[in-house]
Amino acid sequence: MPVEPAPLTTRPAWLALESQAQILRTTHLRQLFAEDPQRGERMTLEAVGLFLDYSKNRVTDETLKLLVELAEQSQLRARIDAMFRGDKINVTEKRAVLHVALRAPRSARISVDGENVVPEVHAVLDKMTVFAEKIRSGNWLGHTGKPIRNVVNIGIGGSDLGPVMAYEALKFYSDRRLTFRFVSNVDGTDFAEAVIDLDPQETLFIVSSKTFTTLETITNAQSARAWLLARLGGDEQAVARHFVAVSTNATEVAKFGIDTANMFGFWDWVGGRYSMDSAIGLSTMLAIGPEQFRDLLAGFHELDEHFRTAPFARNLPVLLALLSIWNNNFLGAETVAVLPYDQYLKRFPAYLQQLTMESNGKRVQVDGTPVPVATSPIYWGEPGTNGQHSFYQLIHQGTRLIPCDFLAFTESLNPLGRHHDLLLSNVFAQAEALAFGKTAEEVQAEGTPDWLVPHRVFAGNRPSNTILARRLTPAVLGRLVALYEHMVFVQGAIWNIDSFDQWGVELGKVLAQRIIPELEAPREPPLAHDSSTNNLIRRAREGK
Ligand code: G6Q
Repeated sequence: MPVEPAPLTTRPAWLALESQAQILRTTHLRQLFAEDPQRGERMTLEAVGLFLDYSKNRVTDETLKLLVELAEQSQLRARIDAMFRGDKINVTEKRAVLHVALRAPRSARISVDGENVVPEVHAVLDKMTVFAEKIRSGNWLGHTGKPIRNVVNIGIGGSDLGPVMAYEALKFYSDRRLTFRFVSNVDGTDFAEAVIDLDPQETLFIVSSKTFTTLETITNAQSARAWLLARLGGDEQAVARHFVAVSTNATEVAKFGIDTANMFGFWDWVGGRYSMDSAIGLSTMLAIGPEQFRDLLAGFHELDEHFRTAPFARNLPVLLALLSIWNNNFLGAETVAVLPYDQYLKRFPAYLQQLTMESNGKRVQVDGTPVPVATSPIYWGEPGTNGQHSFYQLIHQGTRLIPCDFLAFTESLNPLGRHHDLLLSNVFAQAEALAFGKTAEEVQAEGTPDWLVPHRVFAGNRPSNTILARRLTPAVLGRLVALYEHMVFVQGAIWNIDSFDQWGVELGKVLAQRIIPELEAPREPPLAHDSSTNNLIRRAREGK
């Protein structure tokens, strides 16, 4: 295990950054740009096809130097090495954290407890490939002899958000003869609406659940089973032709009636929110085909290698994490808006919410003592330009500091007249407006009456990053996801927290198990909750 770093707020770089923040809290980006005409070219970084412009952050060269020192003083290098080596860095669950092994080339060696896991990873990928080819070619037949045309992924959290996001992001590359649906919510509406227009004879369900015990997923899978059997004459043998599983739990998969020959495995060293490139990505592979799925993995791997080898000052995920720490811990921002200017990335912010907030929404350090500073900011967002017509008002003129990550592509996948230039002009204009704003003098000079001037002033000095790539391809998506995965890792390393557990989701699950029989009992059982919960349960029973 790496040497424990000094307490966070006593690290020399932390202390120096606090003094820096005193100055930079009142320094305007207008001034920083005026002082250095090259700033917009200098404060950029290009690697593996991703271009990051971070010049519109309230930082100087000195700030960046100190942030890199903070990473060093936080033992980041040792932590990166420990992850790639397969050490059990998820300390509360005593697990290795090896999503990087999921995209390692066949020739790589990555060991967990002395065993090289790369051959198993590729064995599963090969099995997925054979299956995907059968479905895509129409050679896999349903119970009544018809080829599969509809694929429904049933899963939740890490077993849903990645697959949905990737399907939407890579729709351009997908086989349009196949229809994809994603069911996650235990609200019956989700399932009912997903299958409403599907022919069961042509429908395949992928039950995606690492544990195969998750309430929502198992309930939805059972409803899917009942839906299918009711429509295909009740023959239990139909299940094997219409259900496959992605799981680590063969026993439960078999109990459900799914042939374990049609189970695609993964491992306890893959966290749910880090699993879209494991067999959990089966729906993605079915949509875009095995070859393009491997391109996606190759993209992840390129970013992994960049992260592992690039010096911190020239390392995309490290830089992105350090800037987020600067904005969050030193300038007091509490959220980060992720704003993709690409309609295909419409689910990317939702995906990132889980990745960032489930990973780093922690209040204690790895040794159980409180983290002395704020941890994960709140990540949220919507695609541009839609967001501009709703919440951007608050970012421009509200009282809060909201750093933004703008994502855009220089080439459109759907070139259509002027659309793409209009789209890009908007993303660049937003970053410019946020940084530089509009002064009272400028507003006055336009002839605005005095009383209206304050309403029309834009203070500016709102930080943003702009990430540009040429084209949204499977490989580029892999790089983008890996970029944020490793950014989260770096944040967690600096805060000295376990980014890979999620105990915070447990309590609600346990309490729900207690309430289920209280709602289902024919006569009201004794209720021993607080008066509010008791009352809500009574009202729900009455309203049934
Ligand atoms: C992610 C979490 C969580 C998990 C879901 C689904 O990191 O662990 O979101 O993915 O609870 O779990 P199963 O895959 O076990 O059904």
